[in-house]
Amino acid sequence: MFIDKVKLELKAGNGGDGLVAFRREKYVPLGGPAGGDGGDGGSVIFVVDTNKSTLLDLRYTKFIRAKDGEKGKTKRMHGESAEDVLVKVPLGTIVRDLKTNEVIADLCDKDGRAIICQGGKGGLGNYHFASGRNSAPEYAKMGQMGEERKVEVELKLLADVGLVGFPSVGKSTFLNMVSKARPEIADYHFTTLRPYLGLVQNPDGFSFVCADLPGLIEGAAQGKGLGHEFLRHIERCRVILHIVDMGSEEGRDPLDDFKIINEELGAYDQELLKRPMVIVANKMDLAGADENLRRFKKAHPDLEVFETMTMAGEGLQAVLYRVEELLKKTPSFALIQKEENTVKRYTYTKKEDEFRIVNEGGHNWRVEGDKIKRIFENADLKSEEGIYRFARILKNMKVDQKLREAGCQDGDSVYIEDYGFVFEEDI
Ligand SMILES: Nc1nc2c(ncn2[C@@H]2O[C@H](COP(=O)(O)OP(=O)(O)OP(=O)(O)O)[C@@H](O)[C@H]2O)c(=O)[nH]1
Ligand SMILES: [Mg+2]
Repeated sequence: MFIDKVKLELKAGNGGDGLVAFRREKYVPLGGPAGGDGGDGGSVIFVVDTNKSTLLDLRYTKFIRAKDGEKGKTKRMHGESAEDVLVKVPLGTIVRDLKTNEVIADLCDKDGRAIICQGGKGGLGNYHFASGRNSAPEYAKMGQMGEERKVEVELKLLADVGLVGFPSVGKSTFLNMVSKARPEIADYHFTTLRPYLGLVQNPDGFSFVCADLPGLIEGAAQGKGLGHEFLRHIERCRVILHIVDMGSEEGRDPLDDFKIINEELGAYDQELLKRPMVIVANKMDLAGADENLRRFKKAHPDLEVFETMTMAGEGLQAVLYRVEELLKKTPSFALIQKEENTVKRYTYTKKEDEFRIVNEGGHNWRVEGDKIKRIFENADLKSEEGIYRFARILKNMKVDQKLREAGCQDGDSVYIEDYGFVFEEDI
């Protein structure tokens, strides 16, 4: 079975803590603060590798972790930053956050790269905090936590052209003939179980990617056969190549086949019917094919039909030139489809909500929000100086004022994450 969806747990490295240290030099009785900064944690970055066409490599991977940054060192030396972990994925990979269902990366160009989990920044060493008031700060910043998330990685095939039609009409034979792709060919239904991509090059040098897709049957859009799972791969194809068994090898009427497939495409997504379509009348070598074609043309006088014998490689070049013409005048589609339009793109510069105050009742209050959380994670609440500093930041952010406005009184408990303190005017 074609594996084009995998779930992964990712964790970027934490930043190394800044160091509290003092210079100790010969003949210098009191050295200044000299604790170095922590190194940055490694990020987990997805990179497009055009040599890959499946997510198979990730199939047995559950966790991907980047290493933590090193702690700061003495003599103001930086701890070493950890290396980023690069995860190679095929072009057309989409990464979705499982918790929010947000699409956080849509790797749709060949140089695509996306930081999926940002490594934590290293904390500052104590030498940064020396001031006139305190020339020997016993305080350094802790490294930030690296991001972690559970994601679903999905590959949407990026084909310019998609081959559609009933099973056994000759789709795989077509791709075998026109490209180096070698999907299996056989006379039973659903020979092709997963999409195959082939690069087609016309004699004039124009090239495009053609996808051989599993056969569709009536009811595919409701999940019958294998069609449903793969209909979504057609979403991104700019041109549809619709192959009809004009020889009626299996006894079905090609006119019905054509109608049913179009209905299935429309049932899946009306937009698909607006795509340019090239109609291929295949198996023209079989008895009865000419008569069927005559009826077909009569029923669809306005449609252009290409006659082929894919097995013998006949009539294919004309089809490929027609595809080229259509591709040249059909723009690429947006990669994120309309049902995902409401989805926000993930950016690291997105505005953080500063904070919210929640009255938990019984004189207990909670302050929460992205920014508060980040400041909290960065604070060193083990030292008095760190606590003082933290309180000052909250005050600058007007957290005190907002608490009071919300009704918080002296002596009430205020919680930030798992840290609680007593509310008092001007601590
Ligand atoms: N007579 C005749 N048979 C053909 C022609 N093209 C393909 N076939 C035969 O049709 C059968 C099915 O071909 P495939 O290419 O596997 O068909 P498919 O559409 O990929 O089928 P699925 O993968 O099952 O959806 C094979 O036995 C082919 O040899 C043709 O032009 N003439
Ligand atoms: Mg096939």
